Amino acid sequence: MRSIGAKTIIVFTAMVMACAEPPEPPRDDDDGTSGGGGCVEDEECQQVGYPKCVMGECVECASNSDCSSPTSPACIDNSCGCNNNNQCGEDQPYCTNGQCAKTCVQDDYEPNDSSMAATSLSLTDDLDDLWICPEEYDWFKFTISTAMFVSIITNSDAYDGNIRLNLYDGSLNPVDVSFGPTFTPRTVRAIHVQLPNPGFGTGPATYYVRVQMLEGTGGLPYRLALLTFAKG
Ligand SMILES: [Ca+2]
Repeated sequence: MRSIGAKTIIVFTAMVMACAEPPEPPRDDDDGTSGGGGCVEDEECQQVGYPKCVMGECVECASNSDCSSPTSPACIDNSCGCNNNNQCGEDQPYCTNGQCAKTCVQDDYEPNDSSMAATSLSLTDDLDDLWICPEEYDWFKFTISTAMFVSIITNSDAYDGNIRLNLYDGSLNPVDVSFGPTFTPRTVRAIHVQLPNPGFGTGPATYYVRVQMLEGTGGLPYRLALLTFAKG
């Protein structure tokens, strides 16, 4: 008999509470399992939480219509959950760790909502675990000590929304801004610039990158990569 996980126990408990009567107990199949392998039809899947027969195995879902929880509305690899914000409803608009959630994710670099709190980047950084939330900016900074070609790039993604990058110098004067069409799914955003030698005796020059959510109803995961090489 397959083991019953914590999730199954929660579902089971919720069903008992909702229905005020216990669900039908798991039925032993001919081979002695209860809803395990070897099924042909859904009716053979009696174990709570695994009602669908797919490829001979009782699983949680075969399609989205089998997933009724607002936190797990989509059928992904025969389990209910989510893998993008578009699947989540108004009340829990953010797909976070496979579940629709109310709040946007605070990534490991928060709080970096201002230039004063900017996260320092090396000239080869490639951060792929970032989140931008509505109504906030994410700030990063890097320093150069010689003239450089610099590219700052975010990923494209099948999420509902877009991101804008702004580049500022050490005095927060605008240097460049990312551009590109705005549509869903979002496109790769990038800034490609040549930054001048800071000059003899002035020390390294600091630049700031500001990330902003342009459109979309939920928070967006994103990646920020810095590609640099000295300009001869
Ligand atoms: Ca963030």
